[in-house]
Amino acid sequence: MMFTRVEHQRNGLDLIKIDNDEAKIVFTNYGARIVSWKYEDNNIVLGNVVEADEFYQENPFYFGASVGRYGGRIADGKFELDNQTYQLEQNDPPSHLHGGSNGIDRHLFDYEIKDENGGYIQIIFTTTIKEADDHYPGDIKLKIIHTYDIDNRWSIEYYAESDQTTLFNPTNHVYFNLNRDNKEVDNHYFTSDKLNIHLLNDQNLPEAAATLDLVNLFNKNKIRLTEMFESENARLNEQMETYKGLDHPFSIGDELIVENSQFLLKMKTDMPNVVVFTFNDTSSWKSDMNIYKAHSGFTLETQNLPNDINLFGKDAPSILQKDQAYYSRTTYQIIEKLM
Ligand code: G6D
Repeated sequence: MMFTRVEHQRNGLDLIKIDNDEAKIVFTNYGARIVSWKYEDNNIVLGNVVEADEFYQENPFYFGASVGRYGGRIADGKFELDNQTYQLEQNDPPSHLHGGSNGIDRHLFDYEIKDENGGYIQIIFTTTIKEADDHYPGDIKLKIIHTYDIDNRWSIEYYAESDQTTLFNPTNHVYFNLNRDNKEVDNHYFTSDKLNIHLLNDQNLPEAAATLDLVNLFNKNKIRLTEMFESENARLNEQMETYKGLDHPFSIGDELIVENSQFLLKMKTDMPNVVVFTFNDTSSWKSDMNIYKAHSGFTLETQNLPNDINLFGKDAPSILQKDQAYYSRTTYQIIEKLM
């Protein structure tokens, strides 16, 4: 059986709480984000339910947030589209990051709740991304549907249409930690038929063809994070030393499984890449609410390759044509291992 209830906090922030027999999951209209996901009382995502209205206004790490209109960095905040050059906010100098300071992570979305009588519950979030706010071309009408079902699968669907040809590369910035004691995630294993890591340059930007096939390098398709962090392969080691962990796009197989000794997290997506960030430096947020250590979570930001517009030009997959209907779907399912 599944049921929902809504808690109104300050600043127009609402918490939408969904319960089924094993799990409790909480979303908020502020950034159409996930706030909490408890499975058999074990919270598997980073977030703050109690002080949400204060915590998320200040949190600079995009906890659980929908991110856009463009997830990831754009080099120098600049791109060319249809023979016009655009200069965006360089909010992560010299790059533009995650749609800028007026990105959808900061939007108060409208929402409605659809309860499908026990099978699944949907929260349908809507907002408009305005050219006047982020200086990309065109206004985008955006719908994000978060669905939670009786099989403990969380699905995210994006529907969008723009009144001008523009860029659109949304993602969700949830941080997972499957450890009951919330210890660092270095003990988690990543499994997929393909695990090609895109190497980053000194501005945290992927270079198109520079990838490393980790399944081939480690001669297996199930790799512990510590094996990546401590690899003696010169190219991988240089990346881990520079970034103190992962902050990298991956090309993966049909499914990615992340697991520890108690849980399996199964992720599927129709997007070509997933950025894995292991929360490598948490020191930039000077707040009593920042209780987080490095590697206390990992993201699975499904998206097109960051900076694709400057890598592929008119062939960039994040180009959304005027009036073209955009759709993408990502699912995360939690499964408890039988001990
Ligand atoms: C840092 O480089 C990382 C990003 O990938 C991440 O999304 C952000 O922190 C929260 O800028």
